[in-house]
Amino acid sequence: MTDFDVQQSTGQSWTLDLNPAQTRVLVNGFQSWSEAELQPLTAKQAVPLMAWRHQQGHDPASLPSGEVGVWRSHTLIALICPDGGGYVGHSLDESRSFAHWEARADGEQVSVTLQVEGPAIPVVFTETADVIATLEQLSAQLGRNMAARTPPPLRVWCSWYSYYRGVTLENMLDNAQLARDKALPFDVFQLDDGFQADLGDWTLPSAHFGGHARELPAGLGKLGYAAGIWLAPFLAGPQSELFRAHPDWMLRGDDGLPLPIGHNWGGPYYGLDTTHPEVLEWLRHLARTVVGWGYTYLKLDFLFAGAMPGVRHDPSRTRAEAYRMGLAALREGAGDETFLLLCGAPLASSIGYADAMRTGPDVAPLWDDESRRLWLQDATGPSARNAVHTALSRWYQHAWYQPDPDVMIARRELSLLSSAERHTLIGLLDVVGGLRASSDPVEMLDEDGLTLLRRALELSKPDRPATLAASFGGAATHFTRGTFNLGDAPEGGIPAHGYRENAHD
Ligand code: 9PG
Repeated sequence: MTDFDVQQSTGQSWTLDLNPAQTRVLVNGFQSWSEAELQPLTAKQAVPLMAWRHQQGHDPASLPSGEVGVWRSHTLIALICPDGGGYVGHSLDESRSFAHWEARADGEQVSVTLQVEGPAIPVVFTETADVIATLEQLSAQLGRNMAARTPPPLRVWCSWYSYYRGVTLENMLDNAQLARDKALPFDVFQLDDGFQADLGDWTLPSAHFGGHARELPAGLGKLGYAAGIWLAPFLAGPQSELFRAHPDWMLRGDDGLPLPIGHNWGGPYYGLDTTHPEVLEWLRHLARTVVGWGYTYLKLDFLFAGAMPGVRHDPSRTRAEAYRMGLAALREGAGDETFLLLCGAPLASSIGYADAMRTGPDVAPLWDDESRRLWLQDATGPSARNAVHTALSRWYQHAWYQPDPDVMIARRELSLLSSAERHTLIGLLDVVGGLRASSDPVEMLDEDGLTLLRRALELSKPDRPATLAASFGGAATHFTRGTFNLGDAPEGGIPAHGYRENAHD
């Protein structure tokens, strides 16, 4: 590997002799659901028009620019010339600090700025003849510096994208039984949101669940599947017993009151202060409890809550440190053997604790939610297009954890996806080469659906882009195994929303 010039940095700027009109920029959003993309530098970076979407989709302390020719990115940034050369900036440690990058089209030049939030960190900013290779080398270096965990990928059935909050114990066991009958090669059956009484009240069942989450692992075990469960461990609902008992455990505003940090489940919710010793003990205990029920796979969601700006019990901690204190407590309680899939999580600051990471927004059984994406300037919402767009543009993150680009949707019932769009999801899973997941009710799959699902569950090694100097739809789309067209019109002989696999030798 090339030796890079590593600087200890608290912030810096550079002016580059690059023609903005011929330059593309690769950016990485703050957390799982924030956009990652590959765009002409002279295009406009979208920022959601509705302020309440800033907390849940982005880092509210360093938003996308919303300006033409100005691109903000987290941890790393790359500028790509037509010949595939250019510049790469990369932070090499995010355990205590966040690195916020900005590239700006500045007349005939390009300026790049780095802001480090927290103590000085090692950073590389380098010119290169091969942006893809340099970015992969530096990402791998960050992974090594932060002791990345990259266990073998798992094949997971997850309840969310069919049953949503209405999931029951019976739905889980029925699907596992059918999957066993059809010999579907899943490793884990994962119960998602809906089993619990409230956010924070994880050990109390919801009224509709028809049992208790601790009853599920034994039933799954008999069918030969490991048990997984969803938690949003840093959240507390305003009506929850947790919130009522411990208002002093919440992240606070300047007024000293608990700070609402997002809006979902029909109202606002609060976040735990992960610098508070009692909160850390509660998190350890929570993880230990669900592992004690027999769960070996935890999907830990809405984790950005641990890194929100606010007033903390220990004000000397940076946001990155506070976040990692919460993760450390969860990992300690869960034990080293438990598989942790992180979601809605600040990306690089999770390295070393995460086994796997959601690297894009939610898939949905429809291609695009245009009104939200175009009119509200928010591409962090659930859609196949948003998931593919962002997860492809984070291909290099397999050096940080197992990437999880979210589920395949093979069913035709309760889905608006076309055959071409379903194949694009298969292409995404193959190219990213990480976790495999499905949420389809097994009874909805006919022979074609089962064949498609089996293909989606075939594990593969991560692919690499063939070039970043071209893009069909504003993402990394040109890979060595095939090319995606995320646009709404045919391009390069590929149908709209399609994927063309390269011919094998
Ligand atoms: C359960 C779901 C599923 C899903 C997760 C997550 O930005 N948002 O408002 C937003 C809300 C929900 C969401 C993603 C983003 O879904 O990604 O797999 O577990 O929670 O509630």
